[in-house]
Formats: sequence, C-alpha cells, structure tokens
Amino acid sequence: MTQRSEFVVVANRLPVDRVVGEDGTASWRRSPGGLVTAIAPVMKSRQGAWIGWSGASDEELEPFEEDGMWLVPVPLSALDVERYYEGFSNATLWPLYHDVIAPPVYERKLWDAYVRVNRRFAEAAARVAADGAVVWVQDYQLQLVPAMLRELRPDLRIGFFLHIPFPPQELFQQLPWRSQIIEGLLGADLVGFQRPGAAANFLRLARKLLDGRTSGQLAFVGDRAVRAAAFPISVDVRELDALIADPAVRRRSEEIRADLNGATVLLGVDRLDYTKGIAQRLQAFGELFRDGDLKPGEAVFVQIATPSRERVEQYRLLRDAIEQQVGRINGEHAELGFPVVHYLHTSYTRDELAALFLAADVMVVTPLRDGMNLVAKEYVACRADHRGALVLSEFAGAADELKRSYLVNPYDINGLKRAMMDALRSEPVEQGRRMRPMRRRVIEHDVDRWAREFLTALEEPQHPDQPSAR
Ligand code: ADQ
Repeated sequence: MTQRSEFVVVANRLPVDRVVGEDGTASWRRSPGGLVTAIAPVMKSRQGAWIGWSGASDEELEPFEEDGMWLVPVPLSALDVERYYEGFSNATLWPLYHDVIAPPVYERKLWDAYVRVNRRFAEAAARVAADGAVVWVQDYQLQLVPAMLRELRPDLRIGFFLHIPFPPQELFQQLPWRSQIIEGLLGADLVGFQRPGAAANFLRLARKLLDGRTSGQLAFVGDRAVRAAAFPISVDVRELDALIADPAVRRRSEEIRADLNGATVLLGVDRLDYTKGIAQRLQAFGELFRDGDLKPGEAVFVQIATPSRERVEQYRLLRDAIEQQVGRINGEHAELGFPVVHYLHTSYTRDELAALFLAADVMVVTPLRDGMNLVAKEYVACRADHRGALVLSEFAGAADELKRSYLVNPYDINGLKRAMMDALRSEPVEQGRRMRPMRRRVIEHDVDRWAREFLTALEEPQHPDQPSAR
C-alpha cells in the first residue's frame, strides 16, 4: 500500500530498532535520541512518513505503522552496506568532514554505491510525498537526495540538515566528487548546519560552483533561491528532567559515587570514534599522576565508550590503541584497589547515563572536531543542582553556546591538564556561576525548538518572490 504524506523525513536509519523477545518474536522499539523525539510530534500531527533503512542487510520490508509513525523501509544489500555506508559515508565523508583526522578513502566504487543508494532513497521519497509536501532529509549519508528528489518532484519543499561539520574549501576540494555533492545539496530549499562557519563554508563552495550567484545566506540556482544557515541541534530537556527526578536514578548515582570510594569523578561518554579526542584526554589525565598533581584514590576517570562502526578499519585500530593506553596508564599509576581509569566499552541505558552525569564532578568532552556534541548539553541539562564542571573542546559545535565551560584546545595537552585541574579544584560557588547560565541556555534552546525553527524557516519563502509552503 502506498500512503502519501504531507511531511516526510528521509534518514539513513528508520527511527526504530528491532528487539527480539525471549520467545524469539521480533518487534520494533523507538530508537533513543533527541532527533526522533523532536520529530515524532510533527510526524503525528501531520501524518508524517519516515523513510530509512531497517539496520539489517538484504531485507525487503513492507511499509508499516509503529508508534503513530508511518515507516517506509529502504532495503540495503550487504554490498550497499559495505560500500555506501561503511565505505563512502564512514570511510570517505566522515573523516573528510572532520578535519581529515584520519585519511579519507577515495574509491570510485564507493562513490558509485553512494549515488545508487541515494537514488533509491530519493525515489522512495518521491513515491511517498503528497503534492507540495515538506520533505526533510537528514545528514551526510544522503547529500545527493535533495537534487535527485527535486528532479523527480519539483513541487516539493525540501530541507536538508547536516549533523556533522562542513569542512572549509581547502579540505573539501580534495573530494573527487566535490561538485556533485554541492549540486546535490543545492537541490534543497534550505540547507541547515550546526554552526554559522559551516554554512559559510558551504556558501563559499556554492559561489565558486555557481559563478558567484550568492548573496548573504542565499545561493541562486536557476530561478530558485537556496538558503544556508545554522540551526544548532539540542537535547530533549523534558526527558532528562524526568530522569533526574527519578529516585531510582538518584540512588544509582549515589551508588556509583560510593563504588568509586569518594574520589573526584571525571567522566567521558562517547561513541568510540577517533574524532572524540579520547586519547588526548586520557593522556592529559595520566600525566597529572606522573607529575604528582593527583594521587591514586584522589581522582578517577570513568570513560564510557559505545562500540561503533566496528567493521571499519580505523575504528578497530582506535579500539586497540585506547585499550592499550588505558592499560598503560593503570599499569603505571594505579594502586591496589585504586585504578586511575575505568574504561567501559559498552552502551548504557538513558537512566544509567543520567546517573553517571549526576555522579560526575567533571565532564570531559574533548572532540578534535564535532558537529555539535550532545553529551555536553546532556550533562549541563542534568545538573539542576548547578554543580559540576564541564571541560569542553572549542572544536565542538556546543562551544558556541556553552561559553562558561572550561574551553580547551584538545591538541594542547598542557592546556588540557590545566583545565582539568581547574575544573576538579573548582569551588561550588564557581561551579554555580558557570553552570547556571549554561543550563538556562540549553533549557531555552532544546531539541523541540530546533525542529520548530528549522521547519518554520523551511516553510517560509526563501526569498520574497517565492511562495510559502502552506
Ligand atoms: P554523535 O557523533 O553520535 O552524533 P553526540 O552528539 O555526542 O555524537 O551524540 C551521542 C549520543 O549518544 C548522545 O545522546 C549520548 O548520550 C549517546 N551516547 C554516547 N555514548 C553512549 C553510551 N556509552 N551509551 C549510551 N548512549 C551513549 C552526531 C554528530 C554530533 C551531533 C549529533 C546530533 O557527530 O556532532 O551532535 O550527531 O546532531
């Protein structure tokens, strides 16, 4: 059955995960994360459809309804997963867009798969969207979809949001398919980025490609105007408020502190990714023991690392390197009963994460490059007690808003050490002075507001001669 929708989200993944019960029957559960929560109410009020991959390869599924959302699966073969997802998305675009921290792989067969799969998503969206519908395409895996979809369905209002950074021209120009990507994005009416600098990078590249036909936030393609602007994403403050009010979460947070024997707790929570600066923060922390600034038992680092992209070579190497580093730091500095670093290579529930945020004296978020970084905002949102301190990389999008954090350049290990020491020695009054305005900022700019502002901007005319969408 084809159901046509006024509002369509196109993302690499569907907003649900498959869970298999004890009796072996499979069902779907809404994926955790702010994006789904922010978009779900819009989906329900506008009878929206969500187009995405189920997460399993070689699987043909009919569209289905789940949790009030119409879900339209796009199939990926094992080869598509290898070349489009692990390959072009995560071994080419991901490192290129994150300052080439790891060398990007440029291979023509990966690009061919990216084009093929993007077309499949665009065709699915063209089938599902009602006349004049609003379509919102998400993230770097689908940058060709806006132009492909516009060609199939010029009647649609198309928005695109990039969750990761957009690199400066000097790096982007490496990409053998750079013009095709810019052309793909220019198929949208509105292209959203996390930071104003990313929008400026994109407009500069568009200007070059379009022979200068840009003005302010607008790029002119034929008779269309495409707007590029920043819409910093945020967290689901209501969900986090409910978690920190839960007595079980508070008890768990006390338990965690008791288990760590009263040491000052520094915390890192990340996907295990080379962009997150995990090695840099561990090195800085280890050196504080070597230098005698800290003693075992006085402070402890808890590093939670969610397994991620384990079939991509760079990620396997990273895991080995981090595990060796943790072993070395504990080997050199721990004492019996007093490890210096607790490293947990696992995914946690939202309750457990909230308990950890409440237990942490210092949250250490040191990406070498990050579109936004929601962990930093989650920590701040959870600290209704206005206690705790945030050490934050200036290379995370979140640094634009969380200016009262201890801002660091994660490549500067001495600077990182100083910031960690200042944060862990900070007095409650100082903590409150910093935390209060940051928390206010996150509460006032939550993920609902992000979705509302993007969609409002998308439905407005992008320039005065253009009609609005509704
Ligand atoms: P990510 O790179 O995945 O997202 P981030 O913004 O930090 O990074 O989001 C991670 C999410 O996963 C957070 O909600 C966090 O709580 C959760 N998480 C992390 N480790 C976890 C663990 N061990 N167990 C359970 N949950 C864990 C991309 C971009 C970011 C951008 C987001 C949203 O790279 O820059 O902020 O998209 O746009």
